[in-house]
Amino acid sequence: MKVYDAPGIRNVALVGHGGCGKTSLASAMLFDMGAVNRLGRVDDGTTVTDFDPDEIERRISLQTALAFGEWKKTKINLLDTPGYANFMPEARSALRVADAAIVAPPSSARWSPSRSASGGEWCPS
Ligand SMILES: Nc1nc2c(ncn2[C@@H]2O[C@H](COP(=O)(O)OP(=O)(O)OP(=O)(O)O)[C@@H](O)[C@H]2O)c(=O)[nH]1
Ligand SMILES: [Mg+2]
Repeated sequence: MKVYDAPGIRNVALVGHGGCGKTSLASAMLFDMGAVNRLGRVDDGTTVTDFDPDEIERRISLQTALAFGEWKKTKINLLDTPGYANFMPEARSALRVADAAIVAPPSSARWSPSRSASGGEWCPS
């Protein structure tokens, strides 16, 4: 496995309300980074970060899950946190170790990956 020095690593937590799309965003980012070769979907139980059988059955995240990929020579460690209030300590723990957080918008505002001429971007759809 490739070894990265500290400046080449970013720990990024995905936080937001329950069901707002954090796991789907993580899935799309991993796909965009080339860490996986197919786009996993929560509804199909095929995401990287919702892997527990209970998570797959309920289609919600129950714990913080770590997955990583490389973007512009930087290792991105994604911390996909659960959004439902019962699991708030999981999100708090992730934020303690994260360099940055992406706050996903409420589920009424959906996001989808799109590419601009300059590279990958995430845009509201
Ligand atoms: N069309 C569309 N559906 C989305 C999008 N993001 C999430 N969904 C759907 O919304 C539901 C919840 O998505 P998740 O990605 O599991 O949301 P989450 O924030 O990880 O949920 P918790 O971890 O349980 O808080 C699923 O049925 C997804 O298919 C999106 O950008 N577009
Ligand atoms: Mg989730």
